[in-house]
Amino acid sequence: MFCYQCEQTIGGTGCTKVGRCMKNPEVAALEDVQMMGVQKLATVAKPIFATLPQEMREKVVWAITEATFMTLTNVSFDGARFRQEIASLQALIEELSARGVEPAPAAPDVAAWTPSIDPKKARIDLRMAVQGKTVVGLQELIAYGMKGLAAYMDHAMRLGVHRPGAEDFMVEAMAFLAQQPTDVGALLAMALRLGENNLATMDGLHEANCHTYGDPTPTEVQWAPFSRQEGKCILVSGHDLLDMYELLEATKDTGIKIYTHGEMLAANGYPGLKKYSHLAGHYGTAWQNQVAEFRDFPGAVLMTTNCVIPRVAEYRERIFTTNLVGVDGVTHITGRGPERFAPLIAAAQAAPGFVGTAPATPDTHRTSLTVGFGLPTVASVADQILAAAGSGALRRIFLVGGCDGFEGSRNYYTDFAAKAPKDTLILTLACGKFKLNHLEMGTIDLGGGVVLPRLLDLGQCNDAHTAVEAVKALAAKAHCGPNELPLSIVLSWFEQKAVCILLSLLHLGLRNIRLGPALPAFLTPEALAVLVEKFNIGPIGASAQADLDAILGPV
Ligand code: FS2
Ligand code: SF4
Repeated sequence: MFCYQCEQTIGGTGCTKVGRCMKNPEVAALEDVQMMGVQKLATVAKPIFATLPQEMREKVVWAITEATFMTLTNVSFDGARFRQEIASLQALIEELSARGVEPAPAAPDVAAWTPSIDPKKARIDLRMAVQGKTVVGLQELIAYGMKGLAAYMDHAMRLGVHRPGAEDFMVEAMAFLAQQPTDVGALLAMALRLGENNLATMDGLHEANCHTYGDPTPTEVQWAPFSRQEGKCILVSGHDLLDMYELLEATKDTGIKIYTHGEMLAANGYPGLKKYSHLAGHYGTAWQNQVAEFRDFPGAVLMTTNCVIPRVAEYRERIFTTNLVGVDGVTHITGRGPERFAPLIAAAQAAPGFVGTAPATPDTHRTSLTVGFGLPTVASVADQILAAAGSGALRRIFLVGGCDGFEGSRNYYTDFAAKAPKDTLILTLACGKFKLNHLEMGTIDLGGGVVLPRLLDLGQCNDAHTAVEAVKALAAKAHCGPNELPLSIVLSWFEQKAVCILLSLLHLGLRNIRLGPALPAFLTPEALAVLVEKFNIGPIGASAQADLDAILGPV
């Protein structure tokens, strides 16, 4: 196997024997074959896509989207479901090929793809040997960004919202990758178009979430187990708000309390979800701590999306997957609607639930968290933010967000927030917030009677859309470009959604973004140089204080 798509890749170069994520060589090979099948499907679909009936277009987009999302880090470890997916891709390729239209041009190995292809032929490292690391690095930047885009598209489409331009782009970009293009300029242009289409897709998802569940509003959330309700319980992790809604419906008369985990924390801010009184709070922290946290949780667990860790031996009978998530030997809940959750509810009823006295709150936690700083809330104080920036009451806004992960070097983000001066504001999002949200950050007085918490949690990783819209609104009001705002972006990355969000920020022309804890292994020095030259993107420094000093300059 060879895989270097995520930040934790072994040795900072590639997982070759087994994934640090626990992906085994068989699943790695199936993922490679599947992604090459997606490219083959795109080459067959592209020449006729505009002329296909709507139903067939949707079938192609769903197939590309779901097959791609399945291969994102920490989504599926289930070889049998990859085989089914590959067979479905083959059936769709044959159905489209029967129309007798010449496919779009493709590299010989993609054009010759069949489900029984030798997985070695689909491996990245073999392409690197032939095409060179720079070109393959940029191809992979697009391929991994497409995985993130597929995740957001899947969430939006599940809620019935489509962005046709972005869906057309999905087919076009996969067909582009199928050619294994070598022109650096064309690769960079496609990467930035990916960022643009990802923004459109996140906009669709934002619309879907807010139309369906209302605009998030600031909400104080009880943080279990230090603050919790007695009784039977279910923990919901991942990003999918539709699953959360349907589970709340399914459990409303059962007495079972529902808790959020990881990225699902944001669900507590949506009016259409927090109206359920049995949504009892948040339990635990970010994805990488799930093995101990799920083990200790006294109820059943539902994984709706990434990030799942397949080390489930201590709680296999009470963890369930749904949608594209898969772990070999774990019960997978299929279908749609509240009825599908009967086995999960039965497992929660069989577990002890919360009983007795809550544990003491450690220094690294609090008893509650505040979430739900959505776009209307942030936009409503744009005038005061700009006035405070003008008067010097607000020195700088930091966007400190992204993924969390195992590495100790991620404590940089805790240090950064803790050491940021009191006249700064920090916007955060995605699971990287768990590096900051236990800190007592206090408030900032912007004047005009507006006092804000210094740490504003915008939501999940897809709520990068809120951050982007806030930046655009501030720049428009200030009659300046986004790079002229008193704003610095300090990102943590782990998986491929962060790649497409980074490309969206670059598409907007944002410069000087700091990225950590390590730069992507797939971006060779030569490929990185292209991004440095155009956007001055760079790594975080060894010390948060030194980076703060460099950003803020002398007082
Ligand atoms: Fe965190 Fe994992 Fe959100 Fe990423 S829960 S690293 O996939 O999508 O962010
Ligand atoms: Fe390694 Fe990450 Fe690939 Fe898993 S997803 S095999 S940890 S590079």
